[in-house]
Amino acid sequence: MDKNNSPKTSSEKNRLAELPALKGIEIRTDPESLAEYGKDWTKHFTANASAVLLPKSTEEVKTIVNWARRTRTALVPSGGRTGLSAGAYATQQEVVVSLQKMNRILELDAFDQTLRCDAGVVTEQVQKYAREHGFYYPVDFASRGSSQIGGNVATNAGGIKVIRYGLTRQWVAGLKVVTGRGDILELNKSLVKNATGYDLRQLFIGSEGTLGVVTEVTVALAKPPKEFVVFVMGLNDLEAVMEIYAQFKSQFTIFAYEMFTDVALKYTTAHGARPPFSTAAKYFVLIELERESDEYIEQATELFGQLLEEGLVVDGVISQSPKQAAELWALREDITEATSHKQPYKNDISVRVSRVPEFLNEMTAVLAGEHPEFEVVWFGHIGDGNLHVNILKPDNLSSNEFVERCHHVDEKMFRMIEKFEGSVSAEHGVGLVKKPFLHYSRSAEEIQLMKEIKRVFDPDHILNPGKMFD
Ligand code: 2HG
Ligand code: ZN
Repeated sequence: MDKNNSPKTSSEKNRLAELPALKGIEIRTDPESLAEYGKDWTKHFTANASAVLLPKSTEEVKTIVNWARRTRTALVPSGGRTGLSAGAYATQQEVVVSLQKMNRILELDAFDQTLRCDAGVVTEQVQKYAREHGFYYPVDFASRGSSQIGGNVATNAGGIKVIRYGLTRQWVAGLKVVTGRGDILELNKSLVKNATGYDLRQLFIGSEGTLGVVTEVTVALAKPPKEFVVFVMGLNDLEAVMEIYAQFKSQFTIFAYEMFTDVALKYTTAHGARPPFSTAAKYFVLIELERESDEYIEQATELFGQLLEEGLVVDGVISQSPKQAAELWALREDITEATSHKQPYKNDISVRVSRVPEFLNEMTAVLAGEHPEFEVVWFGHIGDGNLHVNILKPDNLSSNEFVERCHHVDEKMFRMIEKFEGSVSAEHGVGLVKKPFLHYSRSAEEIQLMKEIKRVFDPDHILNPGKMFD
């Protein structure tokens, strides 16, 4: 992008003043709104938005985009702002376009098994609505209560049930978007089969607001699963983590296979979660199965007993009710919140599932050798090779010093990722956080093509400029 061509973002006040007066679009410029809407859940960045717009319809979004093109104003599309890669941060005086007021569930089609809603509907609302109507929306993660469906699409959200149901990408049946050219596109229109050329819908999924603003989403719905049963087991080595996974998945349909360490447990229990058992262990795995029948769960319990006898598992617990299952899930899902006060520096990487132990062992050795001052919390969706690495900030380091040292870790880690042919972002996205490291996972040719694709959809470079790549 030619620097002289960049949207000017600083002296927009008069142009902003013109916009709502013309179209009645809500605009906020008070310091609280700028601070709140200018950021997401990522730490160590500073919000610097110039205004927040809250459209109520796709037409209003189109008006905003056309205005931004005319006035060369940078826009940051914004959902529930639960992202962890600073993809929804406005750090350069951009104008935030919040989809929050577009929050209606529009239609549930029981025959086609689809639900159509505005992009600003909260994930949990979609899940609840589907349940109330005898269906199931299976994309799920800890921030379900705040994240919005449009943001899930923009980041191709993954979460805890990917091994069973896949990513958001698999569940988007149709999309309405406003491109950076101001065009309204209706993509795929809920068709199951559609062999008519490039699937632009898929291009928008995971595009992090750089190609268009998603305004309406139609998701496919699944049949609701029966009650979930959760196993939490303690183990002392990583090889056991993989062995247990192999054994369970050869006999059962696993809905989730999650891992966390003793350090993570220390924080979640301090935060109020009940320890699963009193035996100490270095690693914990959480397996979720569906109660297909009582015999099915008995078989799984037998396998668990066998693993205990063999010494692969040091201790474990099986939920006896949905309430207990939820309590066990809290041990894993509360990690982010329980460590938040330590201002963690986060990484979210993936390698092929079979290579997780090798990667984790190598990286742990690097961290212990070079940064013994860091307390590191490892956890994640181990069943899909996705590890979350949270380095907690030592109290005696300033935010800047801490981030600088973490960048040193990043270089090491991403070189290792490159060697393992993994990804520098498994599910949190690129945003600002992974932008400098994108080349470790994507070739120069791929990045160039992505830039050219952006130019087609956003010729004036107004949509989330500076995110993903420059
Ligand atoms: C999770 O799996 C989220 O809980 C957040 O992706 C991960 O806080 C993190 O690093
Ligand atoms: Zn995650």
